[in-house]
Amino acid sequence: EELVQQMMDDLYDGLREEIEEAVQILLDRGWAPYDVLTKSLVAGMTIVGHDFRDGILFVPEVLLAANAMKGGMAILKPLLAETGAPRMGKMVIGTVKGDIHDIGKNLVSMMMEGAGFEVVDLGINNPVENYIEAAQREEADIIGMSALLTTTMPYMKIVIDTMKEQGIREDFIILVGGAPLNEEFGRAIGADAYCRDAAVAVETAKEFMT
Ligand code: B1M
Repeated sequence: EELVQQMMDDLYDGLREEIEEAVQILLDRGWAPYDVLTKSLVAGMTIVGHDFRDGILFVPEVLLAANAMKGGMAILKPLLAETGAPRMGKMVIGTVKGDIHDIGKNLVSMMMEGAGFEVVDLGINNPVENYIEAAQREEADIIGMSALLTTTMPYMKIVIDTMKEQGIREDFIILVGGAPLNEEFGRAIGADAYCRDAAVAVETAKEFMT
């Protein structure tokens, strides 16, 4: 599809309005919101990630790309949440301390809401206390943690260890995710599950709730 190629270029160039228009066009053509999300926006951001890693793109450019992606996501959000699914449970989710990446987390929040979960989003850069206070206050079923940096993912273990020390670890299901994680890491830090992507997060959360 030509438009999808164009969208990847526009995302790369951080053109928010163009991305918003193109998302709308794909929807008008009958694309499923989830396909628009994964096949154009997420795919485009993967390319941005590669050139960021290789030193071809820099932070300001990647911020623009992220901003364009958020524009597209804002259009898709209500559509992904429109399922009228029965309430499944409650999740608090946030990106861990030291880490400001939030696109993946936002996507997980959107998909969880779409699947009928109530989601309390703690945003970025969350210390241990934020997770614990919010989970207890909200009487959440699930705590979700996101990390995109190899330097911040160990913080997830600090959160879980602190909960163990306080004797509240077993009060919550703990799901973790983010590009540098894997299943083995999830197990090693004592999470209930590692979720590769937003769809897996939804499936995993559902399994734990039934
Ligand atoms: Co940053 N960054 N970044 N960055 N950035 C990465 C992560 C990096 C891999 C790029 C690279 O080098 N190839 C690299 C990390 C290297 C490493 O640690 N191994 C990196 C770096 C180095 C940095 C800085 C240190 C750069 C610098 O300043 N020199 C800096 C750190 C800032 C900080 O956090 N303290 C930095 C900054 C930024 C921006 C601010 C410019 C911007 C973030 C904007 C924003 O989020 N609002 C940014 C971006 C955009 C990226 C890349 C390009 C894209 C991330 C993204 O949004 N992906 C990224 C490269 C990459 O990942 N390929 C990169 C799309 C998103 C949909 O995927 O987040 O993986 P993802 O989420 C997925 C799954 O992982 C999973 O589901 C999601 C949806 O399917 N998931 C969960 C995620 N969280 C979950 C939680 C769950 C479940 C599933 O809970 C239950």
